[in-house]
Order: sequence, then structure tokens, then C-alpha cells
Amino acid sequence: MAMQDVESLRREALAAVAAAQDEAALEQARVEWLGRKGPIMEALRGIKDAAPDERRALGLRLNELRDALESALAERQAALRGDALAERLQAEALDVTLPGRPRERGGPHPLQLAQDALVDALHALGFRLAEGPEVESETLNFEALNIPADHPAREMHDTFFVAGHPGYVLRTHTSPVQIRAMRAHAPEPLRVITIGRVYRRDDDVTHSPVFHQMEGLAVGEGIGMHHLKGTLYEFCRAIFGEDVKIRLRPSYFPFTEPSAEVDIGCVFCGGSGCRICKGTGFIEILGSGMVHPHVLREGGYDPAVHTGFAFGAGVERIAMLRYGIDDVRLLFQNDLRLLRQF
Ligand code: 2U9
Repeated sequence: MAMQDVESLRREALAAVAAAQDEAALEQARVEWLGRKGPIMEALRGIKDAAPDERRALGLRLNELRDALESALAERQAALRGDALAERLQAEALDVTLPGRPRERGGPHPLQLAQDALVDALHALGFRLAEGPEVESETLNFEALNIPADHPAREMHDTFFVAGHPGYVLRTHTSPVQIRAMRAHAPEPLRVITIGRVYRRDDDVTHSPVFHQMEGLAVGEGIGMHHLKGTLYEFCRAIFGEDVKIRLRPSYFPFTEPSAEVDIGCVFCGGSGCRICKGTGFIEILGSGMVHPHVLREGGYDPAVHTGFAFGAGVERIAMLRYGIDDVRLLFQNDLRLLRQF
């Protein structure tokens, strides 16, 4: 190979290295120009065929070309890697100075607020909170509360039964907790409040299969209907304001006798009559009555010695009236637009 051929080989090879736009193209150029079958190795192998006085100089030039090409490849590779890295850093750049996304804030749930207000109101009247299981025996949920198997109230309770555990139900009211409290304390006088989840198999626009109930119970000697009415009045004043009006209407519950439903003066129209109170000026808010002798006996008290009163209310209903919420479903959706308002 002539010296000028080495020179043009150099120009071509270096141009190919400079033209490679990525590492794959560069590797291809390396194989093409420096590979065993490439022109430089070919030329090195051909030295032996050159004129003897030119062999040494040709060998030196070719070796020097190979070294130069290797450095050029290494340099180009470093440059391409640098470019690729810079491009990636640019594309994946994070601005760590940007403020974070604000967390959506809720607030205490209106059912929780209503529950706290109910517990506080009765606490002030000497009632203490009692808790019990949500899976309850049929005996405590029904029989002890004067609801035998053939009683029509059983059907009205739309009970969930517990598969594989005959005799057990999801409690349909919080009253069995009251029986448990009575049995734990009889024959001592008692003032208990229960509050919590209860379950019934209805599910439509105005009913949810799980809802919340609050109940109060007082047992002792000489307790009468006047104690019930005074307690209900103070209780309603604490929940709905000092000027609240209440009225009692005769009613029926299996676990109380006599029984009364409790209305408050309509909180929306002040008693003049509106859509919410259907023109009556009153809204039903509680059920109540004197504890049935059979229930007292089930709780371990002697109805000849002890009497008691009880009352119960739906917590959803109280929350809706207290906070002016007009659709019960809003209480179960956890929509932050509602929760932020409390
Ligand atoms: C014992 C004895 C008596 C609790 C009572 C009611 C009347 C009542 C309903 C209100 C709306 C349930 O959530 S609701 O559907 N409750 O009307 N509850 S008297 O009587 C008892 C409880 C326990 C041992």
C-alpha cells in the first residue's frame, strides 16, 4: 500500500467515526475499519508484500493510523455518551422547587359530630356509654326485648343472619347492648347510652342496610313517665336549641309499655308548617316508653321493685335535622365537598 493510500484511508476512517450519530453506528464503524477483515488489518497483513525499504515506514504509519483511529473511536464514544446523558437529564428533569400538590382536606363526618353531641347531651344527664358486639345472639337481639319468634316485629326488622352460625344475627338495633348492661349491673340503678351501627336488609332511596342508632335507658326504683319526659326535653334542648318544643304521642313498641313517639317543633319553619313537616309544624324525632316488665326481668331486675324508661333515635335523622342535610345518601358518600363544610 502506498503512503498516500494510508492517508486517504485515515481521512475516510476518521470521517466515518465523526459521522456516527449513536453508539450502535460507532460500533459498526469500529468493526468496519478496525475489524480483522477491515482495510487496516488487511494493509498490515500486506506489509510483507511491500518493497523492503518501505516496509518499516509503512508499518509505522499503519500502526499509528490504528492507534489514532482507536483514540478517535474512544473520544467519539465518550462524546456520544455525554450527549445521550445530557439529553436524558434534560428530558427527565425534575423541578424540585415546585410546590407539592395540596392534600384534599376533609373534616369530621356529620354523623360523628351528631354522635358526639348526643353522647355529650346524655352524659350531662348522668348517662354513661356502653358498647356491645355487632354480631349478636337472636336471644339478646329479640327474645330478651319481648320480640318472640312469631312476633310481627321480627319481620319488620329485616334481619341479616350469619351464615354458618345459627342463632346469630347482625344486630337490628342497639337495644341488646342495653340488656347486657342491665345484666352486668342489676339490681343497681342504671343510666346507659348506647350508640352504633345496626343492620337491616332494606336498601332503597331512604333506607341503607347499615345505619346508626342511639338509645338511652334508665332503670331504678320509682322511675316514672315524668322522668322520661323531663329527660327527653333536656336532651332535645341540648341537641336542637333551648327554645325547642316537644310533644309526645301514644305509640307501640314491643319493649316499652306505655310507649310514646316524640316530636319536636319543626326546625325548618319554626312550627308554622312547611314541606319538611308536611304542614304539621312538628317533626318526629324519637321513640320512647316505660321499659316493658318482661324486658326488665330479662335484664335481671324485678319489675315489682324497679321501673325504667328508654328512648331511641336514628343518628342519621338527627344529623340531617341538626345540620340541614336533605338527602340521607350524602351521609354515606364521603364527598369532600360535603365533609369540608364541617
Ligand atoms: C331496652 C328497653 C327498651 C329503646 C327504644 C325506640 C323506642 C325507638 C327507633 C327510633 C328510630 C329505632 O332508629 S330507629 O328506627 N327506636 O322508637 N327505642 S324505645 O327501648 C329500649 C331499649 C332497650 C332494654
